[in-house]
This record gives sequence, C-alpha cells and structure tokens, in this order.
Amino acid sequence: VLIKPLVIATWRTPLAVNTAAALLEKGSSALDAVEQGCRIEEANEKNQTVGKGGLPDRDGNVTLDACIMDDKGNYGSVLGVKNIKHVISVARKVMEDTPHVMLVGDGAEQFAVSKGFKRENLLTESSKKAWEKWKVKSKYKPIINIENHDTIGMLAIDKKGNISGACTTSGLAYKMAGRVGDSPIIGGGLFVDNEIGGAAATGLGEEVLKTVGSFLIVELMRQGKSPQEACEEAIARIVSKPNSNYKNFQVGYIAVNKQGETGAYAIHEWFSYNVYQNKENKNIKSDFYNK
Ligand code: SD4
Repeated sequence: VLIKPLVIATWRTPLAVNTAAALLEKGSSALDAVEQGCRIEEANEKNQTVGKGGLPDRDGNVTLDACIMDDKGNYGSVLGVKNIKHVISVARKVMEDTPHVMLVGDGAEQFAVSKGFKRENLLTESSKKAWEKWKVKSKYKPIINIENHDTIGMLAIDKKGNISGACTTSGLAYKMAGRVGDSPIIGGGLFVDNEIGGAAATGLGEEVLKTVGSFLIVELMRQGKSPQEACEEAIARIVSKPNSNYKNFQVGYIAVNKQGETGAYAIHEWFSYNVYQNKENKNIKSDFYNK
C-alpha cells in the first residue's frame, strides 16, 4: 500500500528531501516539492556538481543543466546556462510560460533575467582553485563518483498520488565548452509518466543518453517490472554493450512506481539515495553491478 507522500532523490541529500517532504505533508503538489527540494542543492555551494559552486568547464565557465516534468506529461528544460543559480526554476518557467520545452545558453539566460532571476557569479573560490589545479595537467577523464553528494535527480508523489520529477546539475567537471549531458534531456536524466512512475539518473551522462535510461526504466515498469528490476535492466543495457568500458565510469538510477515502490541500481559501489516514506527520511546505499 502506498503511504503518501513520498520523495526519492539521488545521493545524500537529506535537506533537499526534507524540504520537499515538508511541503508535501502540508499538501503541496509534487511539482512544487521537487522544485523547492532541488533549489536546496543549487544554493549549496559545497556541492560541486550542482548550481552555485559547481565545477566549471575547461574554460572556467560554470554552465548548468536542469529539467522538470509534471504529472500531466509537461516538460521544461534549460541547457548550458551561465550566471543563474536556480536553473530548476527557470526550467519550470520554460515549461509553464513558453510554447517551447528547451532553451539553451544565452537565450535561456536572457529568458531567466526577463522572469526576474538575478545574474550572479557561480564560480566559487574553491571551485576556481580546483579548476586551476586541473589545468596543470588538463587531463579529461570522467572519474567514478564516490562522493556523497552529486547531481540531484528527485521524484515525488504528493498526497493526491500525482508524480513529478526534477533534475539539476553543473554537468561533468572540466567538460568541453558546450557539452550537455543527460540531466536536462527528457527520457535521459529524467522521465515521469503519472500513470506508471518516474526515474532519474546520475553519473556519466553520455552513457545514460545512449540508452535513453530514464525513459527505458519507466517503459519497463509499464511492462510490469518493479522499479528495482527496471533500474537493474537499464544498467544491464549499458554494461552489456560490446566493448563497454563500464569499469571506468559510474551511472546510478533511481525509480518509483505509482504504487510507491522504489528502486535504485548503479554500476559501481557507493551510489546512495535518500527516500522519504512513512514520515522517515533515510539515506540508502544502492546495490550495484560491479562486485
Ligand atoms: C552529466 N549526469 O552531466 C550528469 C553529471 C552527474 O554525477 O550526474 N554527475 O552527465
């Protein structure tokens, strides 16, 4: 039996999940909850993969990607945005206030400013220092993530039983200028179907995109798989490719179905996620493929 409300989010994000859960307990929509939850990590300067304080691209520019999906199948996203911290809220404005679903770069930034968002410098001293250190060797190699916080993907079910999701990131550290990952792409970093459930991804976005991971998970749940089985199958798609070099990168998925069952799976150890259910907020270590 589904005990509503419910929140699930990638990595160790207790404050973001509590913020979303508190809103849901008061009767807010899942859409408001995931937006406000994600804003917590965007404002958290210590999280170097999201929002302010995110690690920059090779040229030292912090560029943010975000998307949001509501329970009616609407979607909005922004890609490669500079100087705006709360890109998840900009994505929501794209969804609600424009005839489009994606805005990129300067156009997205201008749109945000026109909606009252303030421009600010997103490169913190510590992220700048990390970039300067990286520049010495300038080696681009995605690192298997073992940190406790990272790109946040969040799914919520509100008291009415409606599902929404959101995902926000600064993308991969030291990416090429212009690089976009899975996080703002519908079906890649996030997908929600209010009749079935939702899924979100973290890790090496290129691999998520090549398998349309979050869409795949929702479609597998539609066919009757549990969220856990669906996450495992989506990881299997990645690792079973011919010549897959999965040993060198991480991908993690979270999923929830309409019945309130949750699942998660990753390629490597140390992916974790927070779940709020039955009024308890827990960080859970995900099961993983590479044992
Ligand atoms: C990306 N998936 O841009 C994001 C990055 C990420 O943990 O999730 N890092 O590819």
